[in-house]
Amino acid sequence: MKIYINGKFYEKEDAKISVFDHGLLYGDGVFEGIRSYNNIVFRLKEHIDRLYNSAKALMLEIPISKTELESAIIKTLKENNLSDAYIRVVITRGVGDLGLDPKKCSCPTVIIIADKIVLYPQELYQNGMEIVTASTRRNIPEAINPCIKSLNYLNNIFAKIEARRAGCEEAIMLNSEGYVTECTGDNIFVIKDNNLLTPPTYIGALPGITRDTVIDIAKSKLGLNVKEELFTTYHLYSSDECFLTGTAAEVISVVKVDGRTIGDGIPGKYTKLIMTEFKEMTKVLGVKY
Ligand code: PXG
Repeated sequence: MKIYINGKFYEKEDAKISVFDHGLLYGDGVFEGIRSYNNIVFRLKEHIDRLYNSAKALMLEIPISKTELESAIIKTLKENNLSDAYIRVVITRGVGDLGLDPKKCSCPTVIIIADKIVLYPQELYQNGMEIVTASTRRNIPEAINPCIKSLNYLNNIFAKIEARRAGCEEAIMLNSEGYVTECTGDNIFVIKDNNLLTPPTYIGALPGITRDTVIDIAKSKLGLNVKEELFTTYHLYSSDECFLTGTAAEVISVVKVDGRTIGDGIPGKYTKLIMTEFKEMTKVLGVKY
């Protein structure tokens, strides 16, 4: 495995960064999780845009241009001979001293790791998954905006621990007012009649690239009425269908929430159509290499 750090490739054992890097000391940095399918990096430009937007929110200046980063990602994939991959891009504040001050960090660290993807068990895609609501509330946007894909994922990790303790893979996170925001590493959707609902990102959710793709599919291919609006767990429990979206998970059906069966307890008809259409999108949307 060859790992990219600041323009050079290192073997896995030698791919190391300083203990004074503020990415480690303070979670001060941003990242992206990207996938490639059959030598196409899925929606690479959108991922790069989101990364630069996250960095901008942190006043973290990425030391290379978007075009240079795109080339570095492709080079990393080629270097590792991967046609289907999970790509992790990490930008940290860089090496500083033991104080918080980002001004002391002169050069951000750019890391690109390309690896094989680890997926949820196939059984979950066929039969749907069970999830629970976490007691941990999503970070309030006024403190750490969940639109920023920062290296500080403790909020999500708290909820992930709750999910695993409940024997589930994912947990729903509510915002401080009790509205559904997203899951720990996936966006959430519900379907009721002809309506597809997902929370607006400003209430505390990442603007997911998969989410965006699914919204397009639902509007253009399925004629669903897509609404980005607030809803509560009640609306989840009483929905016809529910599913999650994310780079790793793609589109996965949810059939049980907090012990309540959703719809008929099997992946719904629209969810299955969206899963199929999403697969098609991965064959065409992106950057070839
Ligand atoms: N919400 C959050 C909080 C995420 O971290 C998504 C939604 C989905 O966004 P995309 O753009 O991927 O459709 C994410 C991204 C993991 C893992 O190991 C998952 C993500 C990021 C990093 C790791 O499960 N999901």
